Amino acid sequence: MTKPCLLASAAAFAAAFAAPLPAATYQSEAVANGGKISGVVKLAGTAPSVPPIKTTKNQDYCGATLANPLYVVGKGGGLANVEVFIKDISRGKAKPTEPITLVNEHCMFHPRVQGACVGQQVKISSADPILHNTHPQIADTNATLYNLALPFKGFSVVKPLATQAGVLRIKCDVHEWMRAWILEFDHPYFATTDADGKFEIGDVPPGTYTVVAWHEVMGEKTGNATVSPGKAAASDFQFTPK
Ligand SMILES: [Cu+2]
Repeated sequence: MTKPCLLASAAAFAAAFAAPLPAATYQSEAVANGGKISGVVKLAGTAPSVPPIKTTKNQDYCGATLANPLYVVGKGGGLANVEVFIKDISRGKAKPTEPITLVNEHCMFHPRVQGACVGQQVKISSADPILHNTHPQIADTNATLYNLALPFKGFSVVKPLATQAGVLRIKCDVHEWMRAWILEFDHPYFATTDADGKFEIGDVPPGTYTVVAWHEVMGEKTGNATVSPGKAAASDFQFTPK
């Protein structure tokens, strides 16, 4: 092996292990000829039987048990609380700027699952006459964003989300059964399935995309959708309980 060749492979090695380039910044632009991606997320077969949540605190207000929202199945097997999003889209409609909302109500968080853009804020509020404590963590690292006490009914405050895309797990330190999920994206192309498992992502520039459906227990499913101007591209998903 000659010296120049050695040098060349050293350079190739260095390039391969160099720090990854920062992700391309999302660019907002008018989407005049957009289409949409819509579909249904279904659960195959019957939902696993999950026992109700047994409360351990404030039972006089919360009750002894609460319905467990892990598998919320509606019409035709449609699965609620699934976040569906386009993977790696770098330009398109403007990102939302209004804060999203997270309500502590009857000893649960509402909504259970939602999406947001990096840079959006969250309005956290309580509809309960008991103390809650909202505690968001980055799911990958368990890093705490903040611990926020919500001492009385009607209390509300606007707080930031994480500064990077990813999954936020929200806990209440007073009521350990309380859980919510916020999926943060660098772009605005995401939607949460409704009670019948339906979703719709609008103003998508024409093109072929990877579409991902995320569920808190069953993980991710990936599909493809080709969007034509003014048309709806179907993208359905099916989860099989583990
Ligand atoms: Cu609580």
